[in-house]
Amino acid sequence: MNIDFKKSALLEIDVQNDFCPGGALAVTDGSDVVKPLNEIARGFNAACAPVIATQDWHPAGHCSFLSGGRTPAEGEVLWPDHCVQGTEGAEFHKDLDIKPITLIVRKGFRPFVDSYSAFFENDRKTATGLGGFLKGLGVETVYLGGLATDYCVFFSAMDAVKLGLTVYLLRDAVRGVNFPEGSVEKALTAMKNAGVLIV
Ligand code: VGL
Ligand code: ZN
Repeated sequence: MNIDFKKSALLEIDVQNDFCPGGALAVTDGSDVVKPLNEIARGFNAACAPVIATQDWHPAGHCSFLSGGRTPAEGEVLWPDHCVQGTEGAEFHKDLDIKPITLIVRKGFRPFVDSYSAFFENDRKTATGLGGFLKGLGVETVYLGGLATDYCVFFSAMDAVKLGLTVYLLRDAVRGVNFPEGSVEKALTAMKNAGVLIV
């Protein structure tokens, strides 16, 4: 692949312990994204291109937690407590190479709004600032990997398209929750239809 490093960024989505085997919201084979992401991140770093990692970063008692006993809104999914600020589960996977990372974006820290996307929270209005950051760097193309294919990667990819970025999904560097059953296939199809280039 011919990457224009002057106009590209790598996004490493939520490669955190809680989304990896043994974690609170473990994605099957979630830790398999680490190796390909490290390799790609080192390549971006060597080319002086930005590598951005996101962290799901919830306060205790976050509105997305099942433990709150709230009835989910139509289409909303509640989760086991995960990625609580400052806990081991919220840390990056121990083998994720943090040296090439040039920016860490934390999201989901507002108690009453969840945030799947790296760009906008689930109210679809509150920005994380990442869109402006990339614009400021003159980034036109993003390469995306991480967890989970059908949630945070999916919403990040769709928002990146909406922001006018060219989006490549690194198929070997993503893994999904697949809840409800079939949601990974559905997400891949929707991304493809939106113009995400799956490579
Ligand atoms: C995620 C569910 C809840 C994700 C985050 O990173 O895909 N999924 N919070
Ligand atoms: Zn979360």
